Amino acid sequence: MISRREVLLAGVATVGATRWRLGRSPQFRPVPSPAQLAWQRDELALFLHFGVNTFTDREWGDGREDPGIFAPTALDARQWARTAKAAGFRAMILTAKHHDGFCLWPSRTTRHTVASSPWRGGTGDLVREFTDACRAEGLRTGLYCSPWDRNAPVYGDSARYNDMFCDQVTELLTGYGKIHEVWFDGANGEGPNGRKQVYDWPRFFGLVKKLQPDSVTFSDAGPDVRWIGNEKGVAGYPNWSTVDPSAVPYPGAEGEKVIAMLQHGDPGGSVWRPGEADVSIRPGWFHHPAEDGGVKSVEELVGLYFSSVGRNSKLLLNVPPTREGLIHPTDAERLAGMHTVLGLMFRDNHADRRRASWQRTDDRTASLTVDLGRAVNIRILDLAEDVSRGQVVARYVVHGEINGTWRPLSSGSTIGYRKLDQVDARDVSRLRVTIEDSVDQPFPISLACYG
Ligand code: FUL
Repeated sequence: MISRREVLLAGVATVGATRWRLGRSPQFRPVPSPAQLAWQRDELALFLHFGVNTFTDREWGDGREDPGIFAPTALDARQWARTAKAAGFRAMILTAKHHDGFCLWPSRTTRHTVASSPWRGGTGDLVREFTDACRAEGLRTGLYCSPWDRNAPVYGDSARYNDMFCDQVTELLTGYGKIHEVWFDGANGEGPNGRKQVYDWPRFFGLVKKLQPDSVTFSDAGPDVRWIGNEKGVAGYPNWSTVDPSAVPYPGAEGEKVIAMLQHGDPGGSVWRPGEADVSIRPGWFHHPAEDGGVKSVEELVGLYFSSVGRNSKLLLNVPPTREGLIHPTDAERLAGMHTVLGLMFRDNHADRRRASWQRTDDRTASLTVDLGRAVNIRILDLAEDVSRGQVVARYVVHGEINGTWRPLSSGSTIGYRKLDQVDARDVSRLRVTIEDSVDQPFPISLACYG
């Protein structure tokens, strides 16, 4: 687990304790809810794509799969949870239903479920085993439930299917205790005979809020957490946690402007909706034996941490279980490797307990100086705003004092929850972060640095 030891700032508080502050635009500046804050602080979540596709060796099932093929031989959700936990992950999200419509729990809405499979003699409930395993390992729990359903006969008969989907969501959100994240994909394929299914998103979102008020709902259009706009685990830069909700009116909306909003957010946005960066450890989302040689390297995984968490996002890394129902040894080994490397990288914070001074220089600028007490080599600068107060920094530069001369080390636009800059600086005795612009009065930021 990466422990962020933040510099204690002897600075002056620059803004009052009001929950909302006026921004540069006439709107009120949003701040995260406690659930959004907890979601972001988790940093790492494991995504598990598992279902009939695991057995047909496909990525998208067509809904005509025989439930009889779902027959994991050694399924152990505790193995998933232990692997995740040991690698520093703090949450897991399971595909309770993918586009093929096969339910990993014995839903009362359809026979296309685990109850019609030979697994556990037809008495199994994978959502139960999954949520129990999360709790046993102290991980937060998330469920993916695909609205696109290629099995449901009523898909395309909009009102009837929306009722069925809400019944499924209700089962998932009332039968398994606390669910922390509900993950909605925007896919909206054709129904039987080319019928178009019109999803009732406000109803779906409202249902989640009603049944699990402390959860976050993920989709392109939030409402709590937004998709980051690609499936590569790479956040845009700048990356604001605020968005203009009208720019992404519903999940699955397309267009350059939509992707730009998902990637970058909006400094004047009226809603707090941080981005989640999803990516698979393998070429596909489901496990395919032929891809066992294509598992991302430890170096690539560490790179993903920097391009997501290190850019004010969160990493949702997909690690799909095999037909046995276990995380593949290669994947487990890479996760452990990632954890080891990150642990070493973030082991010694040279700025820990060092003298720091924060100064606001005018309404939109400020600086933070940290005396490192000795000359050190720095590879990573780790900047953070206290996002519980919002996100305001719009431009910054970091200088290091090297043998009596201040030299620029890195610069950027947004900081947010966390901004990681990789540098190669030697003999640095002091660091100074200059906030050159912000969208509201800046408040003290924190700085850590690692060799
Ligand atoms: C996509 C789906 O179509 C993929 O199969 C996968 O589930 C990914 C996370 O979301 O939109």
